[in-house]
Amino acid sequence: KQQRPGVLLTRRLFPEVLQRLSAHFEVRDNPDDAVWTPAELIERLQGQWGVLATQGERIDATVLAACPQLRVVANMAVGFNNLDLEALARHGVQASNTPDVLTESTADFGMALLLATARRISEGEHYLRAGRWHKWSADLLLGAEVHHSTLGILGMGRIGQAIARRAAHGFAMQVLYHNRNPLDAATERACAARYVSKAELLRQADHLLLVLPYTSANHHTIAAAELAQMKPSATLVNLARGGIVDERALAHALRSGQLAAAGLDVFEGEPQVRPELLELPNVVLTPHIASSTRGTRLGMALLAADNLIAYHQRGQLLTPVKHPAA
Ligand code: 8YV
Repeated sequence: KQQRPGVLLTRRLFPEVLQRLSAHFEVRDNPDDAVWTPAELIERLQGQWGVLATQGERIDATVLAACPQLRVVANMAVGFNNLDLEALARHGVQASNTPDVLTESTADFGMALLLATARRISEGEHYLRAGRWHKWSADLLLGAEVHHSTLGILGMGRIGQAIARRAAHGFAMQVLYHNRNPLDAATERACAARYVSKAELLRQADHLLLVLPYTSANHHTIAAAELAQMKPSATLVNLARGGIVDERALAHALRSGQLAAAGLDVFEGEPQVRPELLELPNVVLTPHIASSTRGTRLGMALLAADNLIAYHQRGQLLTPVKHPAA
């Protein structure tokens, strides 16, 4: 009997995922959810045909050179900045991501983070829990208006569009966006959004939401110069990747009053968070959980598993990664 290919799961996943994969592969998993160093990842990948990875694991030229038997990487994330696509192509290793299954719950979270940030929900809760709430005051924790305000969306992919629909139809917001390419007219109409330049987006937005894929070209695309163009009353929400924002410049802008507030689900050095951010009251910080509902995380893991199965059975991935430049 021919030996079944080996698949490594880099994180602890759901029993359904193990079950599905075990029907096709020799599965090695990570039941303790241990965080592996790059060397430990390479060691565990020895002899494996496939890997179900997350954006926390960098799969680069070093890993690929050290794991010549690896043929496929199923990334359990829609983002794939952890993958070196050139190196994968050179080594003939295929890669998939998990689009669509996380769009709606991530968009829900985007609205939640925007609302929490603009309306100072975390700050209010800390104030109350700290026993500082002694009386009602007319000017207690005044927030920024969300309804009928202007939402700027940087990166108008599936998640951006899902947020635009919520914002326009649920909150009567005016939605502006900037993207590499404008949407077609019908899609634009469906999410009631208008294309503007990046400079205009920065200038006009009462709330700026970042939902663009992270590439080497947009590292720190929001830095001091961009923050300086925003309204001092504006809110910034980052759902994408920490590296898109220069966090030092952001912390400075938040401290100096150049920007009113920020909601961050992603960080440059996560899970490490810059101490300056932790000390600021006007930031809502969450631990990269925008896609974290049971249904969505299970859907992501099963889609990653199904990509491995499809590639094994038919030589074709279900959702291959698309090069951002394509
Ligand atoms: C994941 C994400 O939780 O899909 C993405 O790109 O950032 C999140 O949904 C995370 O990347 C785990 O791989």
